Amino acid sequence: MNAVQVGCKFVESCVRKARLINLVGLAGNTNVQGEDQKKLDVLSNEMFVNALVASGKFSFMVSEEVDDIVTVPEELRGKYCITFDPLDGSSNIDAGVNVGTIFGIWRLPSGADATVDEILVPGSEIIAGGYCMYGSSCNLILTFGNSRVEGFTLDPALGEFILTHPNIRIPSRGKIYSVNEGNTLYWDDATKAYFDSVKFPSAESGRKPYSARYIGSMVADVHRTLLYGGVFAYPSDRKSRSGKLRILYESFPMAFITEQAGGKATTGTQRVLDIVPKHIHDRCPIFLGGTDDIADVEAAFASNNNWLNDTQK
Ligand code: FBP
Repeated sequence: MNAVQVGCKFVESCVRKARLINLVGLAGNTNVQGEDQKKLDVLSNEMFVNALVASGKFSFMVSEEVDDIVTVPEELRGKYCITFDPLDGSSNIDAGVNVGTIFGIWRLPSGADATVDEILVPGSEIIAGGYCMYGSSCNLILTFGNSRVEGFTLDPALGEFILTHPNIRIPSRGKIYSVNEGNTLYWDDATKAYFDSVKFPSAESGRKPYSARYIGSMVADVHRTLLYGGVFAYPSDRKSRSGKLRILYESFPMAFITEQAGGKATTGTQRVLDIVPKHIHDRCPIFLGGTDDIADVEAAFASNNNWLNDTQK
C-alpha cells in the first residue's frame, strides 16, 4: 500500500497544479481502448508503474493505459498482481472536475508465472481494493476484505493520509440515482423500467422521486454513492452491450469496496464479482449501491426484457 499511496500523492500534486505546469490537454497518442490519452494519463501511469515495480511486491500488473500486462523484472518480482486505472475520469480533468485512481490487488498462487491467465479469474478472488479521489480534498478509500472500508484524507501540510472516515457503511436505501441519461435511447426495457421506478415512484411505494446526480467520473460518483447511498450505474445499451467500464480495474475494485461497505454490485442479472473476464480490458455493465436499491434493480431485470439475456429486441 505504501507504493500505491506514493503514486496517489504524486498524481494529486500534478492534478492540483496541472493548468499551471501545462499538464492539461492531450498527450498525442491513443490507448488500447481507442481513447485519446491525456498528458496526465501517461504521466500518472508511468508514476504508478515505477512505484509499484520498485516496491518489489508485484509480479505483474494491468493498467488501463497499457495494451498488455506489465511484467516486473524477475529480480524485483513479488507474489501479488495489481490492476489499476491511473487516472479515471480523465475526460473531465481540463474542466477541473474530480478525477481519481482505482486499483485492485490479487495474491497469485505460489510459484505462479507472470502470465495473463493468472489474472483472468473471478472478481471474488480480489484481496484488497481502493480508489483515491482528487478533488476539493484528496480521499483514499481502502478495503482489505474484512467487511471494513476505511477512508483517509490527505493532509497537504503533513503529506500524510489521515483516517477521517472509519468503517464506511453504505445506506441500504438512498435517495439519489447516478447514470448518464443521455444513453436512455439505447437502454433495454429493464434499465428503463428501473430508472422510471426511481423517477416516478408508485403511490403504493410511498417513496419520493430520487434526485439525479451524475459527474461522469466513476470515482466521484461512487464516492458519493458510498457516503449518501442510492445507485450508481453504467448499464449495457444498444451501442455497447457490455457497458463502458472495464472489469479488472474499474468494476471489480468498486464492486468489492461496495460489498465490503455493506452494499451490492450487479450487472442486472449477475453479481459483478462472479464475472470471469476473458481479456484484461474487458468491460461489463454495473449497478452498485445499497442492498435495497440493488434488489430493485435485480427485480427490474428479472421481469423485463434486457440485452444481457438477449430478450431485448
Ligand atoms: P476513463 O476516464 O478512465 O476512461 O473512465 C471512464 C469514465 O470516465 C468513468 O470515470 C465514468 O464513469 C464514465 O467513463 C463516464 O462515461 P460517459 O461520459 O459515457 O458518461
